[in-house]
Amino acid sequence: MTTQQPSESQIAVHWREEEYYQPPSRFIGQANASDPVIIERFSEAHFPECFKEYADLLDWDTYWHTTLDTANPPFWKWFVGGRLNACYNCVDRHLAIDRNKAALIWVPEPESEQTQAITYQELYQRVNEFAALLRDFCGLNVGDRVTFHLPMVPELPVSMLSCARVGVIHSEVFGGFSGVACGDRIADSGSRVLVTMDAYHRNGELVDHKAKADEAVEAASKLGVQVDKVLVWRRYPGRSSSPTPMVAGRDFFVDELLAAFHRQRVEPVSMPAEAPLFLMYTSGTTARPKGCQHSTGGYLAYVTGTAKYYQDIHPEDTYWCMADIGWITGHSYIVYGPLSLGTTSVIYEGVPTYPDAGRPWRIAEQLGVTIFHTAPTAIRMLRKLGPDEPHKYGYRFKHMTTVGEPIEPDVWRWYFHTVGKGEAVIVDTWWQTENGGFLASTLPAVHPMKPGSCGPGVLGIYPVIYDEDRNVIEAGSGTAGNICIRNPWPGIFQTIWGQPERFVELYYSKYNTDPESKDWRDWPYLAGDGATLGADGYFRILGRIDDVINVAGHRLGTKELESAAITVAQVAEAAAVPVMDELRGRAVEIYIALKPGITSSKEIEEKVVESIENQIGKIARPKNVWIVADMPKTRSGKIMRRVIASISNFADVGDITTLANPEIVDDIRHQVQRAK
Ligand code: 6R9
Repeated sequence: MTTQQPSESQIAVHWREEEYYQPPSRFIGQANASDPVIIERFSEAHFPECFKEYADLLDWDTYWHTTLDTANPPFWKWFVGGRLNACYNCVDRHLAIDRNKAALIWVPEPESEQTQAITYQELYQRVNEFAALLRDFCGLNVGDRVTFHLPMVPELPVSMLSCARVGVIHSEVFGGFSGVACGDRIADSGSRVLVTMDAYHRNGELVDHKAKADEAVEAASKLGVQVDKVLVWRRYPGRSSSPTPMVAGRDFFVDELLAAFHRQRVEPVSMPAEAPLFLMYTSGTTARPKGCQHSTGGYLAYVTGTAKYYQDIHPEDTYWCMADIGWITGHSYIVYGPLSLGTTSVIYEGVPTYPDAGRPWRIAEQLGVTIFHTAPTAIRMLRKLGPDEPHKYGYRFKHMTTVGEPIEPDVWRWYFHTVGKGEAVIVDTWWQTENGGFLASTLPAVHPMKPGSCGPGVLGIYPVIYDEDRNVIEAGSGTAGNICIRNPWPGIFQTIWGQPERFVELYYSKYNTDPESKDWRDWPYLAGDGATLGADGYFRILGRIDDVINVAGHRLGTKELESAAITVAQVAEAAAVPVMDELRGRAVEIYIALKPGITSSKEIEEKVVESIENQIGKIARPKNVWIVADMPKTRSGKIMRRVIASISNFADVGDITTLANPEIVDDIRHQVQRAK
């Protein structure tokens, strides 16, 4: 690749395999899309009207008049003139036929606790009551933002759907993020209400979560945003599981407040298709996270359509996506897509490997899961800790999804043969927080699977790989380039919350040749991943080309990591780089240079780790901290992360003649490679 930035793809593994697996015939027979003619219906000749097929899966209060409005590129508008309510589509509309069917099944971590099935009727009741509370107790109105810092409990989808019911924009921050990280996102979104939980179970521990709310409120206040109310769900209603005290007048236990809203009904607010449904923050190239703003109509249509055709969800399935709802995968493919299709969606508390690596398969057997969705990092972990566990359980999957990072063919084969018992089709779905739903994948009953490649663009998505000069990289050339999407689609985010210029700059400026053009063809969307395209039309994603490190499927910005490291008083400079990691795909290593006169010590390394954990969260914990004499730098003073990453990964450092201090490279290499 010819990018200037440090690049994960430079350290990507290149697989040799060219093998195909055919979808099992048992699967094809029952699939939602088994006739290849559907591909023609979504071909470029039918763009953008093809997406009407997805929008027609929803119930609209007012039908739209314009499928796609391109008057103000790249701020695309979908289904203009249409009105609908996302909560109505995910809950109310299923009551007539399916009121007694489980909408959600929640599996608590302690195996001694009862699994809870929440029927569509019960979900309806709970979202009405909480929506009434948000409106009447918190005084929230259409367009206000609310931040959630919730773990994997049914209260999270209940809170999301309640906001959607009254037109309030939710912004869930992954529960594992630190209080400070949550506070940054509260401030950025201007939320005056924080919804959290007292405690939750993880890895055998009852974690105090309320403490993080206090840190979050304080961090937001330093940034000028005052949180008026903190709503605290209790893991065990009626008694608190957190030692952290409640702040009088600010903090409220939700179960206590709800008593006043018992059996209240709230009419779903009819929202314009273009009204924002939620924000989902993701890491970028600066320390300020990006609040990806998703729409109501376009987003819901897109996740419903892709969940139906690519995950093959039928209302009678029991569907389990193991992701955390705090990530986009959970929003789209645990909550909105599956519930819009009226299926049963399983959520679980804890981790896949506690109390042992048989837990996912036990849950699958007990609940009769038919569709299973997880990430390569979980698959690697489960294979390592329990390679034969799946055989011990009598579940039967028809379909499995993988998402979040490239999956090595070897890991794919274990997923197929051992987890799927050779009977389930696999889709490797490539997409991003910004995209709302899948961008590239095989259509499960139509295309053969190829381990390590995600597949062609999904229905209505026309990807292309460009080199740095906007030349199209041809299929089968074996050359890597920047994968882009040539066309708009309904699930694409509307903007970065509060930063429209950054939205245009980061995603649409690189390959736009005419900023005045109103033609969507002139505005390719830059995904930020390196990729190759096989002669068979299948894409293979190599990894990020920007300053983002993908750890266990989670995007961490190098700038965020470095900013956290340099808050340690002794640190002068920091560089975060990705290293190959057997289980998590990538891990983070931090290089630091100290201020003059300070000597290196274990204590400084520990402080750096601690600071990163406090400011971002435990998932960002570096694998190693290296204190080095100096950073390799360009003559203009830029730290050469690419060179450092090569050293960390025992790779060729490439051309270093343009460095201001080339001699430092050998010093660092000796120090680091000897220690590893
Ligand atoms: C959905 C999600 C997005 C980044 C993306 C890419 C990587 C996602 C992938 C994949 C290879 C796949 N990625 N799916 N790489 N194969 N099937 O993961 O969103 O958290 O925003 O991450 O993840 O690098 O750019 P998000």
